[in-house]
Amino acid sequence: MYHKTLDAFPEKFLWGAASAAYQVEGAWDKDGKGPSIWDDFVKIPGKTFEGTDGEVAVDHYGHYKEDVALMKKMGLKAYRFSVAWSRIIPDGDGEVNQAGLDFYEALVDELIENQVEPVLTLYHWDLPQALQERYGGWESRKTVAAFKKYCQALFERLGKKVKYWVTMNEQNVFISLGYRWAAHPPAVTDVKRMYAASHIVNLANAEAIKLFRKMVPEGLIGPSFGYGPMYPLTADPQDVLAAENGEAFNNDWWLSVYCFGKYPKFVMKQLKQLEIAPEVTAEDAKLLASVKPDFLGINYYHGGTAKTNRIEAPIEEEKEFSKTDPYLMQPKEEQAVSPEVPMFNSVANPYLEKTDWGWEIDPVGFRVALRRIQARYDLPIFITENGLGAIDQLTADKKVHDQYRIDYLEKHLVELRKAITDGVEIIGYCAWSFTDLLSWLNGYKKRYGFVYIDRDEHEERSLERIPKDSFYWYQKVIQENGRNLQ
Ligand code: BGP
Repeated sequence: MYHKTLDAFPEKFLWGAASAAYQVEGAWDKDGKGPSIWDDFVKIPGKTFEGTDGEVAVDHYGHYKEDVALMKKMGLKAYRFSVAWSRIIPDGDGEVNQAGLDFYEALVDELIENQVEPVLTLYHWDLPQALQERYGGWESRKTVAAFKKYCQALFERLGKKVKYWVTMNEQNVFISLGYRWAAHPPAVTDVKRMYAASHIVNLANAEAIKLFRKMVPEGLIGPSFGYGPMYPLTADPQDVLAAENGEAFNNDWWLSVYCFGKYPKFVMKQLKQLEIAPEVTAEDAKLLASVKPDFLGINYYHGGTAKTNRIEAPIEEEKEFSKTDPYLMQPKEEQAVSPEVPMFNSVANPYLEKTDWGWEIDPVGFRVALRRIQARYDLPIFITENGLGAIDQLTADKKVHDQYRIDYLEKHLVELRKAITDGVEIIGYCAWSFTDLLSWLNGYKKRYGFVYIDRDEHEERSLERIPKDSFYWYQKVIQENGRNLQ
């Protein structure tokens, strides 16, 4: 579509920023919090960059008032944060810990008082360790019941104050990294178990939405999915087919369940043939079909490019896979032969530049993604993450000149505005992230925030909050409601 002029951003557009509990809070065992699977996983040597963990993180737990004051200064309209399940129910499915609920209620109150809309994520990867040990985590249906209980405690306490709720953050990422690549907990490499666990998470997602309808009738709820559009490398129909396979496995497999309440035909048939399909009972199918989200949360960083498929045409010159970033890892030998991996050869896109961590930078792909999602699933979209991970330098006079981040965000927001003009329905946009925070696997070297935090991998230092240039840039974008983004 081409437009002579671009539509304005909607009047009540939620200009936001995001975070996740484990990455910002610290206070890992304060006020009755139980350990999560991340508290244990980071202790395995070699799993995280220089052994970093979230025990202190950027101590948002102790600094939340200061952080919200900065949000107010910026004029932020929405703040997306996640709740640590093991603060609310320390052992996963036992007693509810009132002190945990008190913390999030205080945070929500502080946000509301400062005119920042809270957007609450129920699950951003930090499963209570007790559930992993007792039931095998997401491989057990007992974890679904535990999740329901946890959701109930939050809906009860915060259902009247929080309008926007996110169920699962990037199920596609935590399931793939946790069960295929062993790069996230529980560090498994088994695709059959991966699909089985994913099915359990789908059930938990559905149960949470079902309960939400009863308990929070005025609220809006949906999952956040890490979407990356797949491109064919060329117009060779084999490449086009490979890209279709990529879309089917990487995206539609997950999104169809959320949006249509059932697994898509092609992938399910293939998985059955390969004997790695999850077991779906008649009751499961009924549950999945009985719920629909109000919106789709979309986290957008980059897409992928496909060439033929590995089974019929293995190629040598594959995309340069990173050795340290599991999001870009090359399948190990035994995993490469795992039958559903090789449906498409992943290659680098020759038109795109990359970040310092090898992620392709593709603002137009953002518009492509939004168009595809709207066309296929026809739900309002909430951008729940988008941002640039980079190495920032603090100058002697305490400034961070992150023009590269401003450029990145600006280009993506222009494409977002074009997508809105095309007709995509967008509720809001949360940049990742508000403050600097712990990158799950990349420590504090890879920074995303509008606000610099004085700490690194080795030292906590002062934890001082220092607005970067991008902070003032975003402040102006919000003031102008994006008028000058074109
Ligand atoms: C998303 C996660 C976020 C955040 C972001 C950046 O997948 O939902 O929690 O981590 O990616 O990731 P990274 O820090 O690895 O660059």
